[in-house]
Amino acid sequence: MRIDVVTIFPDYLRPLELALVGRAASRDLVDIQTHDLRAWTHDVHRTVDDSPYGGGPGMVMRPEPWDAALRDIVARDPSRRPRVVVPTPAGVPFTQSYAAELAEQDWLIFCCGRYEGIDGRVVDAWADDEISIGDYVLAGGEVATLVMVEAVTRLLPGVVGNAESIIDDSFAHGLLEGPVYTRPPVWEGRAVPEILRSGDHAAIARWRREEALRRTRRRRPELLDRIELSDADRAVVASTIVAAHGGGDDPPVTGVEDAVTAAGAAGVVEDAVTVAERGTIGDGPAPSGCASSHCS
Ligand code: JB8
Repeated sequence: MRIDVVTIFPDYLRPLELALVGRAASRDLVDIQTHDLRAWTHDVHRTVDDSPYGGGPGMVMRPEPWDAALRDIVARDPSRRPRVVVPTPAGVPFTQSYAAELAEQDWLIFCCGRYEGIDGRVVDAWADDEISIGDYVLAGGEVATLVMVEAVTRLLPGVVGNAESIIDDSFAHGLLEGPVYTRPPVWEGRAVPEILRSGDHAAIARWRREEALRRTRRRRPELLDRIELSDADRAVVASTIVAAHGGGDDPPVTGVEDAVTAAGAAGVVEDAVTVAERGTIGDGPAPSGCASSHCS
C-alpha cells in the first residue's frame, strides 16, 4: 500500500517512522510519503489560508494549493487511483470496519486541514471520504491521520505477526475485550483469576467471553444491539449489574431501563423513574464521589 499525507506540519507525522508503522515501512509493506502543502504556494509568505466567506472567526484553507498538491501527487502514479481521505470532526465515524475497508485500497491520500478547515469546493472535488475519529475537536487533521494510518497499517498482510494476532482484538467480535494478566500470580495482594491458571482451555474461553460481555454491557451497552448473542450470552448480559456511577467502570444511570436493573440489583425498592432522574441508587450522592466531570 502507498500512503501520501499532505499537511502544513510534516513533522507532526514523524511518529509514523516509529514502532509498528515505521517497521512496516522499513519492510516495504507500506510506502508512506508526507508532503508540505506550502510547497504548492507561490507567494513570498507561502499563504495557505484566507478569511471565511460569510464572516465568522478563524481562517479557511484556500483551495488552490490543495488542488495543485493533489494533481501533482496523483500524477506520480498513473497506474492507480488513490482513495482521498479528509479527516474532519464533521465526517462519518471512523470504525474498525472502516479501517478494514481502507486497508483493501492500494493507495490512500490523507489531506490534513488546519484552522477552520479546507474550502468546501476542493473537498467536494477531491475527497472520497470525510472521516471523524471521534466526537471531540482537534487543532487539525494530523493526529486523526496518525490514528487512521496506524489502524489501517496493522491490518496489512505481514505487518502483525501471529503472536499479536488481530483476530482477538477488541472490536474483532464486536465486543470489548476483558482484562489480561501476566506474572506474578499475586501482585500487591491481587491474584490473577484462578481459572486462567487452570489449564482448562474451554473454561478459559467461556470465562473470557463472559468478561467481554459483562464489560461491554457496563461500558458500551449499545454495542450489544449490533451483534448476534447466544442464549448463554444473553444470560450473562441479563445477570450483569449496571449500577450508579461510583467512579468505576459503570456509566451513570440515565434511563429507566438501567434504573430498574440497578435498583433491582441493589435491592432498593423505589420507583425506577425516580432512580433514573437522580442517577444514583439509594440515598445520597453516588458512592465514593466520582471526581469526573462526566459524572453528573
Ligand atoms: C481543523 O478533530 B478533528 C479535526 C479537527 C480539525 C481539522 C481536521 C480534523 C481541521 N480542525 O478530527
